[in-house]
Amino acid sequence: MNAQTRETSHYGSNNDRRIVDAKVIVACPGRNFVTLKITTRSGVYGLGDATLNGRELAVAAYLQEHVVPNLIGRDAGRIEDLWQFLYRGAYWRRGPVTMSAIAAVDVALWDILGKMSGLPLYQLLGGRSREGALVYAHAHGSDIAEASDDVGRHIEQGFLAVRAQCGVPGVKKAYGAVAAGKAYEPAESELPAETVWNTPRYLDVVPKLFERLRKDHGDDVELLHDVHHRLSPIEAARLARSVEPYRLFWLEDATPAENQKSFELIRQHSVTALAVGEVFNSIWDCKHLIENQLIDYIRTTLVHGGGITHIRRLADFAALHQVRTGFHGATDLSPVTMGAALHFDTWAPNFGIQEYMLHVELTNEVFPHDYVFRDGRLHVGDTPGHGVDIDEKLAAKYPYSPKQLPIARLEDGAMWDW
Ligand code: GCO
Ligand code: MG
Repeated sequence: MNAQTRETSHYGSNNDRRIVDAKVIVACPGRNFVTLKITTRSGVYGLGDATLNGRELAVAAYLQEHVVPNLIGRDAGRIEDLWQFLYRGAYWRRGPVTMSAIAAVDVALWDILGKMSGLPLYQLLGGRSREGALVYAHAHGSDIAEASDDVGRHIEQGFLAVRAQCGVPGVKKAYGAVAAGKAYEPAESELPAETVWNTPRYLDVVPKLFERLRKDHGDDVELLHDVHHRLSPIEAARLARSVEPYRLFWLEDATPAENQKSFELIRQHSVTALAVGEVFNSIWDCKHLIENQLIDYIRTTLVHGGGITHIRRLADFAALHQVRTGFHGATDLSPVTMGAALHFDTWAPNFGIQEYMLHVELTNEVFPHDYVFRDGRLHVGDTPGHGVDIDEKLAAKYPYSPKQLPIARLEDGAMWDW
């Protein structure tokens, strides 16, 4: 018996909150998802997402082998203490695997707290700051005309913000630039497909794409673009400057950000708003970027950044520097993350926008949820907790299926960022 279980056993009411089970559920209803289900003695359970695309089983094993044995018997109400225990107690800090595992526990515990108190998660965080969360959809096409048509389709569907990607002439296949109507993220093969990248051609086509989009769709729609880490800092600066006339809502992942100072160069040359951080997992990955106001939006979301407990800290720090949130919301994050993120978005005073890449129907069936899209925004319901459940029986029909996104090389064969 450790100190905590001894102590909690003195509190009768905490007995109901004692964790009696923690189950790691791995399933592939359209995409691979890792879900943690924590159950308390009272029978109330909470769900957390632990999906790390392409490395799913590493997090599942981390949870199963190293986290779950530590959860049994603990008080599910000690959310902060459990976070600190899992972070500090592991000795090895940060990293996507560790932080995704911690996030799953943390989000599940907030879900339990909501269910036990009868309150939706946004209320626990401090209540509504807004009625709905502005979202952006994904539009793409194999060329500029096709991408523009796809942007038009999304505007007709009611989206107020659209991210646009298009094929690069001479580049046969590039991640993110598929024909309109096809899945944006082709996680098709067990081992990653290899594509060939060409930066000069890309730098040439992007300003033309946005010039056309403004011509076709006017100035009201918010337009975004994801560079997907493919440029050097000076190339990123050039691109950011060249799209200035088209007033992007943001330019995302313009250059890799392990070296946070790289963004100083982009800032020196351009007033295009910048977003970064979907691959970050800690406040320490963006501390320099934020305190020097080198970015406008931080994309690190709950599942990869240690859950609500850590991302709340990050968002508050960002608010001090007028940096807003713009959470990652691709289809390889489960609806559990989407639901929890939307509650966060509903509360966060410095919310900016939420990525919304629609899950396929099967994913939605396995993860029933109460958030709905209306008038360009996603609205959370008032179900206690984060409002997302799992149909375990249905999930069991779709076992894990290893799938990778494509990677990129340059024309001379050298490995590149994708
Ligand atoms: C985005 C992305 C994603 C990622 C994917 C990686 O902006 O939504 O860049 O599509 O590539 O989530 O697993
Ligand atoms: Mg991205």
